[in-house]
Amino acid sequence: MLTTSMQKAINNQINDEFNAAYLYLSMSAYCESISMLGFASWLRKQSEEEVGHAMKLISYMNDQFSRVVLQQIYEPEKTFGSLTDMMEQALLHEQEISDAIYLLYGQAGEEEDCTTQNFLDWFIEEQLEEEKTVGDVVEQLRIYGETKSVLYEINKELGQRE
Ligand code: OFO
Repeated sequence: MLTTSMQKAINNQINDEFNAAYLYLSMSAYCESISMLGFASWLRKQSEEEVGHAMKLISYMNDQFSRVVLQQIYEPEKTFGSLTDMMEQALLHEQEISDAIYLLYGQAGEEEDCTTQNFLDWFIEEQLEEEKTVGDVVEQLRIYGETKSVLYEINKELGQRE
């Protein structure tokens, strides 16, 4: 079984993942409302991935005979300014999630909890990919600007996400 303090930390991480899912879903709804359907579809899949992350943590807690305690999900923002602003916010959010994972990893190290560290390796890899994926979109928007042709291309590309 995990220590009480590790259980609390993982429960907080579960909450962060659900909050991320809700934020991405809100961004997706916003993009639907402005007819940016490629962005909307990409963000919806991103939201589903975040739910997957929360579920992975929940399964780990259950496998460790630990107590999952769900917490309140916060009301996400509804409007996001420009698409660049929105994706910058998504990137910042991913960086915060990465920091939270690194803290968890550090805590597991202090507790000499090798099993949790080993489990968290997957999340560390995943965060690298998440930051890269969102960062690439931010970079394209920053470099090329939000012209109609740029938005058309990025929207099309994001809509192709499997
Ligand atoms: Fe769960 O990785 Fe994004 O936030």
